[in-house]
Amino acid sequence: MSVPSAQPPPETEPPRLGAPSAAAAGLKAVGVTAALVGRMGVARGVRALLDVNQADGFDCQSCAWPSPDRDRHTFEFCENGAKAVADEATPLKIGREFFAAHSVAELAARSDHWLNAQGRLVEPLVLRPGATHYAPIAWDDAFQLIAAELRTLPTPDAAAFYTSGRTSNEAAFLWQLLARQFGTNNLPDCSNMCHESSGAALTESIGIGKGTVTLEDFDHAEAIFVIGQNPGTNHPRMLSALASAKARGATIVSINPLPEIGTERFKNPQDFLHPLKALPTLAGEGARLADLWLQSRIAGDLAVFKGLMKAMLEAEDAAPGTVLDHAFIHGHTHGFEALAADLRAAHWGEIIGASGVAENEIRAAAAIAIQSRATICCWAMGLTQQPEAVTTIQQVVNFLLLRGSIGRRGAGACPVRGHSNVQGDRTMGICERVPAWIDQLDVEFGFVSPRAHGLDTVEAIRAMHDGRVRVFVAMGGNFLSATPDTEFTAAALRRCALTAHVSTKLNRAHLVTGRTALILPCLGRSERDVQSGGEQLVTTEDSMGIINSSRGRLAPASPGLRSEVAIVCGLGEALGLRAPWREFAANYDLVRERIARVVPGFEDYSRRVRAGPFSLPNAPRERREWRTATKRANFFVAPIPPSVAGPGEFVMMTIRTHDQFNTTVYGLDDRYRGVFGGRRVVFMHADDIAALGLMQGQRVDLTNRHGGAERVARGFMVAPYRIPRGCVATYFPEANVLVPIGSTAAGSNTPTSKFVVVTIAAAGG
Ligand SMILES: Nc1nc2c(c(=O)[nH]1)N[C@H]1C(S)=C(S)[C@@H](COP(=O)(O)OP(=O)(O)OC[C@H]3O[C@@H](n4cnc5c(=O)[nH]c(N)nc54)[C@H](O)[C@@H]3O)O[C@H]1N2
Ligand SMILES: Nc1nc2c(c(=O)[nH]1)N[C@H]1C(S)=C(S)[C@@H](COP(=O)(O)OP(=O)(O)OC[C@H]3O[C@@H](n4cnc5c(=O)[nH]c(N)nc54)[C@H](O)[C@@H]3O)O[C@H]1N2
Ligand SMILES: [Mo]
Repeated sequence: MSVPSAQPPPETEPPRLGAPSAAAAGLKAVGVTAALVGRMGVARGVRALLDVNQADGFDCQSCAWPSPDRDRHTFEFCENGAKAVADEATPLKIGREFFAAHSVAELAARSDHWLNAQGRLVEPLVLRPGATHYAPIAWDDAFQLIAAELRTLPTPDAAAFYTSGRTSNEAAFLWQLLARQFGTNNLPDCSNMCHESSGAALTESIGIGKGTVTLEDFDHAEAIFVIGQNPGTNHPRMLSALASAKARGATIVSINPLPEIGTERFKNPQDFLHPLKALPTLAGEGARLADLWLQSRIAGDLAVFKGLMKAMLEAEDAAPGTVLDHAFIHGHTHGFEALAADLRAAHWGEIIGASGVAENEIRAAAAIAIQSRATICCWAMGLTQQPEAVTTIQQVVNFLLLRGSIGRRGAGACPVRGHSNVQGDRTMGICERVPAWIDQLDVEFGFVSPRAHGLDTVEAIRAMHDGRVRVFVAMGGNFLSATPDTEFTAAALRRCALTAHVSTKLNRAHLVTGRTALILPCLGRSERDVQSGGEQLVTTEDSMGIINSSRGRLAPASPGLRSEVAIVCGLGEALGLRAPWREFAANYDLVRERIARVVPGFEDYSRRVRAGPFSLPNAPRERREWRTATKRANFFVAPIPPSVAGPGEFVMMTIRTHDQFNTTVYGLDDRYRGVFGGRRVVFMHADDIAALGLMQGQRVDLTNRHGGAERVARGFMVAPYRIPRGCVATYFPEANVLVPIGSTAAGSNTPTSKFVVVTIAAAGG
């Protein structure tokens, strides 16, 4: 019997390289959206899209960018939101016949694109020890099976309960309750691979692990820095906020090794889609969004920000009292003198060398910051997935603090979250660390939760690998393909007694399994959720701390599906844990009542969220109150990290195409970057291609040797690109096999998915 493959198969057709499309969004996005409506079936498609991000509809499954409080467009979504909806609302289904016809090994030989395209999972499935095929299982039997495996464990800490960021607040709250009542804080989540570095940095700097801006601040910002983020693909609705800020006269700076087109030119698809607006002429080039693009090297950001702050300090010294916000620095911060001393001692030569950005460009960006009375810094994975992610983000905060740009209208820190409810899941206690409100949880449910730290994602993989964790249960996600070091993680999962996934769609994590495996199919957010207590709504928190209600309207893909809340309750009951699981599953208001009593900021939860979106408290934003060790906002000093790539080595980032949501591959094009029909490409500087004696279109193998192990990714096509020399880029998840489990960010343990040292050689050589 062949072992199911942990990696996608080679591509049969080579990707085609063409011209990147000229402008982000625009009419092409309208065409793509119209085609997707067709794929869902016209009536179902229109129904679904009309409900996206409406006050009485459902929260878009794609990103966590907020929707306006008022004046929502008829179409409050983007092309990629439409893809996410279409992917969930597909009329295709896979049930017992499909799984009887295809063995697990056969499925594992298919591409990720193919697996996802087969349709929705419709009934619970089990892969028994030694079996080659999944077979149906009744819901109650599935719960009993998990409970039985959990009960045989030597300690509750031999189980891990993973969460991906689509889970609603209600399901997340019950999920952490279940894990903690069972007796463990092993609650790894996707945040460990995502914005963990932001949370760690911001908590130390300003006393809250979240951002400090609202959407309204974009109406008042004078400068917006977009750092290590590709909003045109990953947060397309953010482009509207940037475009209107720019139209008002705000200046936009992009700091990125790549010329991401969304920050270069943008046409607002709302202008095309809005039924009342006439079609504009097609000739328009779209708005040029970034006024200045600093093309930094990978991980050059810490040096860029040192340079920016050094230039600001020099300007202040030349004209004292004109640049820094001294009242704010004296009244609210700690550590300014040490920072100033560090900046004065920093050498421009080192800054330029490490950042790859010319001094005059850094000075130009500093001039923009100096002129701005309200600056916002936005960032995403380009900063968080670096070895020095935490200290780098703290330099970004330093930069804001120097001019008092936190807790002021139009200004602040804006880590742009990924998954649509990843922030809410954390607020609900999905975290391997103990939440601040743990005592209230214990009182509310009459038990004593564990106080020792649990395992994060990387630690959970290691624990499975060496046999300390034997049961792995996932609330959503694709643990195998989203995590680093694919073959290491595969070995870890194969060593488990049981791996179980609550999922909407088939993915590779269902195919590389423990001795027994389960797939528990759940309702998607676009679907009606009717329980014995009537039709239910759930809630989510967006990237700016706003709580929205979400209610699907489509008929469920199958009567065999259960809601995530009902699934957690079914398992809680099978385990005999103490909570009114049946009542919770029947009426989610009862869950919200408990959340209101346990988690601060959720008073009167059910009534308030039905009345409209509401904001969670944010002390730095509202009152310039800093819940840090010093009770002030802290400046942090950090050295510029040394370059670790040796001769012949490259630093590789792993990024998303315009046609995927994390590991879910919708299609094979990345049209903004000019790649069509395939995903196994490596973007390289033309001079690096020539220096290695390679040619455009040639296939190469990439190798990483971190910690003495050899990791190889084969058959990537060379694509010349505007990327700094010494840096290369590949797509996630194909390149995850190269991301070493042992390379994580200091202070957040986030895998360094944007900093992987590789060598490159002709394929098969
Ligand atoms: N359509 C769609 N939307 C999504 C997702 C999706 O897959 N598809 N994923 C969601 C999730 S979970 C997340 S976390 C977000 C991700 O949103 P992004 O963070 O925008 O996603 P990435 O593709 O990882 O892009 C990272 C960006 O960082 C840049 N970068 C890489 N290394 C560096 C560096 O060292 N310094 C700087 N300054 N920049 C660097 C890259 O060039 C790229 O522009 O999007 C969310 N939204
Ligand atoms: N190399 C590299 N690796 C990375 C990254 C990177 O940039 N580079 N990014 C990291 C980041 S930022 C993140 S957030 C993680 C993402 O990690 P995950 O969140 O684990 O992965 P996803 O691909 O988002 O999960 C997709 C699966 O979720 C299931 N699903 C979809 N909707 C629902 C739902 O409503 N409920 C349930 N229960 N299941 C659902 C489907 O079965 C689908 O196959 O990946 C990380 N991995
Ligand atoms: Mo993410």
